[in-house]
Amino acid sequence: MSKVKTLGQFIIEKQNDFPFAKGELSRLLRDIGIAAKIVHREVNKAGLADILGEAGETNIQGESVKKLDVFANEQFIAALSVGGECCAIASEENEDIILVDNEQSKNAKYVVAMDPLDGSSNIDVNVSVGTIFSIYRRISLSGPGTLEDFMQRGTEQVAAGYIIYGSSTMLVYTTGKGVNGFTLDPSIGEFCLSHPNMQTPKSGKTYSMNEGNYVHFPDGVKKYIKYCQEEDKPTKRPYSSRYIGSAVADIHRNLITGGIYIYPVTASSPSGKLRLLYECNPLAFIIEQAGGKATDGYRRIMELETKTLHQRTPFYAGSADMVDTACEFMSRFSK
Ligand code: AHM
Ligand code: MG
Repeated sequence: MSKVKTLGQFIIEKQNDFPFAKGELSRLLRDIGIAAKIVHREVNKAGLADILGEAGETNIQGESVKKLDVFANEQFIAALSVGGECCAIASEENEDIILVDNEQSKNAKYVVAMDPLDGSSNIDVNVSVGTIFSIYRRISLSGPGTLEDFMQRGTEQVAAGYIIYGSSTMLVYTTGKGVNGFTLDPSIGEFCLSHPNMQTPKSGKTYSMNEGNYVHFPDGVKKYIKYCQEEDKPTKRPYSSRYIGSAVADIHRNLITGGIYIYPVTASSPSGKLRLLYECNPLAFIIEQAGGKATDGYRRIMELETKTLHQRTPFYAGSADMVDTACEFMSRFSK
């Protein structure tokens, strides 16, 4: 007997933790897993663009070649629409929500917010990218979902996760009972449980932010960066600076080894760059479930009010002690 546990087996097993569960959330997670595998396949041949055709061209099979973020968006929308468990989708790629209005979805209870391909500029240079998703129970009663269904605080998420398309492809998710990570075994086409019950260290040695924006950072962040660079043996400083430019990849690394990710307000992004609904809330849910913290520099991310679909927020997330220290700097120097 193989000891490998697939994502599908794990989801069914966990469904029994919820006594009245009818399997809808499990099926939704399964649908996301399917889309992830299709995107994985496409991301992995991105370097063959010269052979297979650049985005915007027609490839040798006569099919039009799409940009990968557009492709990923379409795959996730298709999987969620035919799956029957989702009544509306919000995506970074679409200005308005996408209503799922078909026979299968007429009793669907959930809405999904997603960033289908986060860090997409990394694609052209063979560096990790990701998908982020967040699942809410609908507020509206029936029919296709509504905008109000998405205007919920992060604390109301029923599940959230990310897929990292890196040196291997992993799916990491939480339903509020810890965090589990699955690595895609391409030889059998299955996500296999590889990182059960992920916990992030209370502190780490890595800080991740775009220091090129230094002059535009708030004083609290400038002072915190200097603190990270100071020599101090007990706190293992100086820390290392690591920034991939794909939040999924930076947060995934920091989740495993300990560290902090910061995208503060800057002159060009006065509200921060990252999006609350489909980037910060789901990543915050995972980080908290793994024992870390996520704030906007002052307040817990998951308690912020969601007012618009594409709302931005500053984001300070990672190992609990490091986030606490960064927030202390913000309170002292950037009131
Ligand atoms: P995107 O969703 O348009 O890809 O933007 C989000 C990304 C994050 O993944 C990443 O950490 C950040 O933007 C990088 O931004 P910058 O190039 O300003 O550092
Ligand atoms: Mg993004």
